[in-house]
Amino acid sequence: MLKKILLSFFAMIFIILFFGCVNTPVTGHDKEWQLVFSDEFNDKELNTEYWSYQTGTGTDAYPFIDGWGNKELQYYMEKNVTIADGNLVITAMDDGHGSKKYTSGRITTASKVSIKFGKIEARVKFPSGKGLWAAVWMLGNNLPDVKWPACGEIDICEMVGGEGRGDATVYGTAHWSGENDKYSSAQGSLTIKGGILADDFHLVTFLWDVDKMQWFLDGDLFHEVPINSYYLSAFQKGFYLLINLAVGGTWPGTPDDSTAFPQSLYVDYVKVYRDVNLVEPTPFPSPIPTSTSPEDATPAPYDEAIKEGFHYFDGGKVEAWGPGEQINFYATKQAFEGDAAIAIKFPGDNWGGIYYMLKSPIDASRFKYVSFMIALPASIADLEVKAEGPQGTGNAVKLSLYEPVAEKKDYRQYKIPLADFEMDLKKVQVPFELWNPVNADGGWAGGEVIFDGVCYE
Ligand SMILES: [Ca+2]
Ligand SMILES: [Ca+2]
Repeated sequence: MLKKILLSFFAMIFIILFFGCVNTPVTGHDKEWQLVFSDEFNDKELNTEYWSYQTGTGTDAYPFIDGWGNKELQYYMEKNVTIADGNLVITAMDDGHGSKKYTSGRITTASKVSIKFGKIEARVKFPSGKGLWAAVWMLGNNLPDVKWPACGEIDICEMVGGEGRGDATVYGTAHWSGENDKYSSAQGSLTIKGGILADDFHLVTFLWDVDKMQWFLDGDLFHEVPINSYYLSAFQKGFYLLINLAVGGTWPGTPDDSTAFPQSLYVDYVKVYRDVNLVEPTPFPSPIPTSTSPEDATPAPYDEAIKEGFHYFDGGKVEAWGPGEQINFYATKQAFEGDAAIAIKFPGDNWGGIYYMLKSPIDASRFKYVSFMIALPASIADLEVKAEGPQGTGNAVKLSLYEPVAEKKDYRQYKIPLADFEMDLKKVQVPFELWNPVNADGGWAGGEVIFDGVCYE
């Protein structure tokens, strides 16, 4: 009861502090929450509409590697994941499989349940013992594209077992790629008073607001990370859930004689709520200077590749982005229409792309297709075409999935249904993008790509 009164009190302070501050919602538990996803684990089996098993050693789960990037010692198997008495039960055993001394389980909602902002609750009973590493956590949906840690990682709760603090401490951590692509993380922890975590179920709560993330154990706040800056933009997009019980690895170390097997992680439920009044934040402008035309071609290359007479994208800009070698783009006279088109030179050693960024989102719901002309060098077999609503919502499609509707000189014309980008057509922020050229073997490919006549139809 006291806690409730205190919470309301703090909520009032926040209201006073932020009153008059546009776009800064009041933070706290006292929001209008709507349940958007829950699994009570009351069925006989794992619900594979929500979850997938991740099995093996990590070698077959791109972009992971053997030991899942942490030198973990277990082989993940479906048999180690069960549902019993209304709980998800993930059991680590010392029965061994393949090259690994231990077996355990790992499940994920990747490609099935995506979460962005809100409140996540899980009722969890942890295992105990040196070398046990249990986690309810999340990875950014774009992991395969941008890799870790650029995709962002949110560890809602983790425990690394062992006598003393180990069996009694919960950690909450965020990992991301910060300024100059530097690996960054922020961790908090809470050690329970008396007993160990394995004695009973605990409620873990993760509050994910547009400006900060907060971690709670049994209602007590123990970690907070502000995310209102460009370098934490990884946390302004969709994530998927993971639940696993690892054995060994760089953080927990190897089990020893004191470790008793089997050990289980129990999850009574996972619930995800949406803040009904949440206002989607606008993307933070990049403080990084992007590649531009070598001689600042006049007129600016922006308009050169837009279909003549098409003014819907007016006032935007074109940018190129990628790691490593600078990606240059420039106006070229090899135009399909008008005086010039845009040429972009991909270095071929990494991911990267070019995109239009509009000043503010436009309502493009009257259009059905994006139409463009493109000339690809022989070195490039395929690339991705993309368009986005605010906050990076949108899907990339492979150009090779579409037949050209016309060919002229070196150009091929494509018309891709806007529906294929799965974005909110009422709020289009990035109307056209070309990314990640690959060669016939699927490796990064370089070369000069020319495009022109971009419009929506
Ligand atoms: Ca349950
Ligand atoms: Ca042109």
